[in-house]
Amino acid sequence: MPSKTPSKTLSKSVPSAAAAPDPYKRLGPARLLEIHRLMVRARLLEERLIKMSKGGDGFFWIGGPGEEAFNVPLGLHVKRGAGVDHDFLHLHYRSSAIMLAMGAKPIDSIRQMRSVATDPYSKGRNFVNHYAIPQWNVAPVTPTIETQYLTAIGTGVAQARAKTDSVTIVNGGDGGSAEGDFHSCLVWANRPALPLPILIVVVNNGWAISTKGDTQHGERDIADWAKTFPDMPGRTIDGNDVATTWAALDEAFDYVRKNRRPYLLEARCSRLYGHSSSSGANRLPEKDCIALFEESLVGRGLSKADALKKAWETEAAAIDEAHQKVKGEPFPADETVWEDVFVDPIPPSYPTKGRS
Ligand SMILES: Cc1ncc(C[n+]2csc(CCOP(=O)(O)OP(=O)(O)O)c2C)c(N)n1
Ligand SMILES: [Mg+2]
Repeated sequence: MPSKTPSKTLSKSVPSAAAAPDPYKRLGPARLLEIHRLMVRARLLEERLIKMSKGGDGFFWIGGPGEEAFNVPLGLHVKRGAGVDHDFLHLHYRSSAIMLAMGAKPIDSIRQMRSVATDPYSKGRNFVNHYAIPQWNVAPVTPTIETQYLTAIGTGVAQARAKTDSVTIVNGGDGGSAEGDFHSCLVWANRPALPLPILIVVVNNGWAISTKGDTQHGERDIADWAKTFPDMPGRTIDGNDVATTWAALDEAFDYVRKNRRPYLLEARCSRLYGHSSSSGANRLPEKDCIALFEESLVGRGLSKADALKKAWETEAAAIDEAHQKVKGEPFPADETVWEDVFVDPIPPSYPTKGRS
């Protein structure tokens, strides 16, 4: 049986982290520097992937520069592993910083960008930032937007039935939230017969390719959809501020883990290099969450500018080295083209009789 419906006032009564005294100091220097290092790693990786796409060392780029202040804290909140007792992730193509915070290696994204056979996510066959990691419950990222909100229902049902504190996490964009898949997820997650432990995330960057969000959305905030379901908290946050995102994710994960019910979280983030390589992937004058974070750290005396600069240098050298290594790796052999396309052998459970 689902647990008793908790009060929805929870999210509204929690003050925003930015308003609390010294939210950065509360996180502590070790955690702050870990977050900073991962944000820098994610940004430099994405910038390298963009450079590769422009230099003919890969075919197409899409990714998440500008979302690091939300995605790194999200990745650090995940209970990573395989099976129903660990968190499941149904992500979209801007989730590199989540993956790096969970422990993924930049070299593997570089491999997928160059479409080499050593790419562990798709053996060189899918777009970059299209992860699939069964050992970590990371469901395959799809180029079709929003379908992940449907697959999330499946793992949500499995986790609602199991005795576990693990949760399902699904993210996608503001544009995709206009599609039916997003609304199916809200409906299924809120069924009184079996509420689902899903953290439903929308990253609102204000754009769907070249269509501006405010020309399409009649609702004020996307999180306002939570008002349709009186028992589901909904919250919109500044996704560019690390202290705000950390506190909001603490609250949301805690709520879903304990209550086994959904939570809708909308994070407003920047889209620093436009939609994809198809729109040029040039730097845009939007808020830069890493620059803002560094100002906060140095301004509060939590780090020195030199130490932060060193993190950029160390991470850049590691990415250079990884890229050089990948340049020596083979492309998929022609004869492997049908591998992993069809299930082989067909599992015994598959009905073969009575069909042609
Ligand atoms: C089902 C489907 N419809 C349309 C597209 C084309 N398309 C690719 S990305 C995109 C915009 C998505 O915008 P949003 O959901 O806000 O995500 P963002 O790219 O801004 O992170 C669209 C319409 C697609 N890939 N799949
Ligand atoms: Mg968008």
